[in-house]
Amino acid sequence: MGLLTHTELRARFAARLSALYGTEVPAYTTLVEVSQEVNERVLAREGSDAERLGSIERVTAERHGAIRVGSPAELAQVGRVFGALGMSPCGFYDLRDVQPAPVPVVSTAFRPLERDELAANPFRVFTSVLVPEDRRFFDADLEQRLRAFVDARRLFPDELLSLADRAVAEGGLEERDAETFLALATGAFALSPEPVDRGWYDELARVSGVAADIGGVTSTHVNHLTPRVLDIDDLYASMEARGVAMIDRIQGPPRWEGPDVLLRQTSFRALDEPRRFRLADGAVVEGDLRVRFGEVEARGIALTPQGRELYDRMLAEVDARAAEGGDRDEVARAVWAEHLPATEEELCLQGLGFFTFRLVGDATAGTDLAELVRSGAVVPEPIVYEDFLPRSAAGIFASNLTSGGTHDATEGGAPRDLDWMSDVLGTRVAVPEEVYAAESAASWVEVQRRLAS
Ligand code: OOG
Ligand code: NI
Repeated sequence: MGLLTHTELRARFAARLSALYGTEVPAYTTLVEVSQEVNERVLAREGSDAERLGSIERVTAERHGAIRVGSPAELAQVGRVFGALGMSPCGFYDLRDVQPAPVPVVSTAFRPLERDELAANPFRVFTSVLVPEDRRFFDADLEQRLRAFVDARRLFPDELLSLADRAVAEGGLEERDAETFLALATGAFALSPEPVDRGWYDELARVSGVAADIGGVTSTHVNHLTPRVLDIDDLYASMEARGVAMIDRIQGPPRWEGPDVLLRQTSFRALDEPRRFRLADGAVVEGDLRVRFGEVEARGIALTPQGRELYDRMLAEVDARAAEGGDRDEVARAVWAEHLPATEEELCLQGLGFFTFRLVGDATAGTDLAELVRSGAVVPEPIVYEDFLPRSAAGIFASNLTSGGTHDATEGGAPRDLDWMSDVLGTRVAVPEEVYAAESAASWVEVQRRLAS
């Protein structure tokens, strides 16, 4: 019998996790239904234009999840499980000093890197690891107890990890092993019925709700799952119309007339979920926790480092102007219109967005990219942004935490960077802009080759 490839394993895992999350968080199922309705509306309205940033099949199946783990050792295990699904770490996000609310974690996203793999199934998981060593959040005593607690638990069974390693070594798994692997992998991210130690959880929650969610329990769980929509404003309004309370706003760029860039996200508020608690006297009681939610996103064009710098400057300007009063979204639209080119072609020619190139005319237009594009001989096609935004991530974290926590910016943070994370994972964490740049460059080389022949 043939092997199930990493790609097939990833598609099956994404579907299973989605089914599991739907049983655990029913509002997520509503979100998926509404997302599909929105996508069908956009398709009916815009035709094939709607699919410029991803086929409707891809977008319909598309999800990202988020998980949070407690230590480098746990992160390395996550890397092995996702490695079996053809997902590589990409991007380093330090959320410890990001506004609106710092969170004591650093993160990466596991995702397929190649375009055809993304097209086959783009499932990705935003993965955060706690930094108990960071003195801005934890004192030495709490750090020590937190590390001991995390070191004593096992998130992933040995059989899961050894099947993951085998899948990586052999390029996939036989059907029976695949079934075991997928059941164990999905199970590892299910909400555990194990009682939560109330005193310990609350002590951590006073420092950070995320620290409690990670280090206050003996298991991990998927924290949200995010479908992709082609019109997030429609989605937001449609969810509210169904009576689902959404967070205050859509994070990221505003809606405007020009090209959509990067990523816009919003979510419904975390819901109370019944959990069991163990009290100091040993009694087990019913209670609830509010940590899991449903998020939705719309993806736009990937920005070059120059484009990203402009984006960050625009955000700062929006902050400054909005602070003086006025509707934030209106301010943002005005700032966007002032600074960002209104067409994809200009975004490309000003070096602000990443594009691939398609030769449509004959080869007489010269070899200069701008000339070729302006003459219509070469058509730039946008590369979709496949990654995350630290500030939106911090916004998503913040809007779904019950408690704000405490943070002392005068204390020292433990150094963490992309190299640190690469060491932990035993593989180089990819830099998103390098991945896009390589794809763009390869396509430009191909156009030049065809022009020369
Ligand atoms: C991760 C939040 C970040 C996103 O889409 O930016 C994230 C978390 O809540 O654990 O998923
Ligand atoms: Ni998310």
